[in-house]
Amino acid sequence: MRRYLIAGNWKMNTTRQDGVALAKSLVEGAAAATKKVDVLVCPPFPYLIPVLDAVKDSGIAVGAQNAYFEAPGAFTGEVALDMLVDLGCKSVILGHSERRHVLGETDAIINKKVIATRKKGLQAILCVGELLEERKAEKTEAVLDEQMAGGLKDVTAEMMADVVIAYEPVWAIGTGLTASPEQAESAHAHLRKWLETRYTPDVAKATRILYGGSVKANNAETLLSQANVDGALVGGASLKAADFLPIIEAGV
Ligand code: G2H
Repeated sequence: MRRYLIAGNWKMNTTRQDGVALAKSLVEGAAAATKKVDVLVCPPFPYLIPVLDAVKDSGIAVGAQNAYFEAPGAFTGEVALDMLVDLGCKSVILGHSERRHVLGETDAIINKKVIATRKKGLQAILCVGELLEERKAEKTEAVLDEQMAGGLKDVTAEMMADVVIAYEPVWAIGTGLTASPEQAESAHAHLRKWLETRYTPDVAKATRILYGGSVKANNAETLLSQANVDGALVGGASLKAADFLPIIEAGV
């Protein structure tokens, strides 16, 4: 009953020309698949408009990789959620590990962003995941619990209607290392249990939990076949249609 979501996180990559060409190839190649799975692409801010134009009237949605929680105003360098709504974006990735660990975002900041995003009616994709040393110290579940509690503080069950969780073990991001299907399933099952305890069994059942971290065409099917894996957040392999289309197909 949970529809797969296959999301491409382009990170700080592509040129305008390459991004538009990629989006057009996805429109062509994923036309049938979008009837069965949700497909989302998240280009860098400067390319949102041309990519939105390129996917217009297709089944592909466009999201941003971040947003600021304040209303438009004096916040140099930030992008307001109202601006994303204005453009026609549907979704925002929040709390990605690169924002947490490279740019210093805390759970408290991420939480404000989740709330502001849902209040504007956009889908919030909340990323959580442990560092390698935390996994080695068997702290994975404790870290996930803390990030979920922090990121979803004061987020109501109603707001959860369009919150997606992305489990991205930091040690598997862009490293070529992927969590084994069993490791992913175990973390996802834990996250779903957390949702059940914090919210209700219905919220837990309805919330999609994506896996992210070196998802490729050759591992997507096995990962997606796990009971609690409801899609993928794909970085490197979302930058070429030839790599991303088979991952979308794996969700069909
Ligand atoms: C994890 C993922 C996308 P990659 O960051 O969010 O990137 O697939 O390159 O590991």
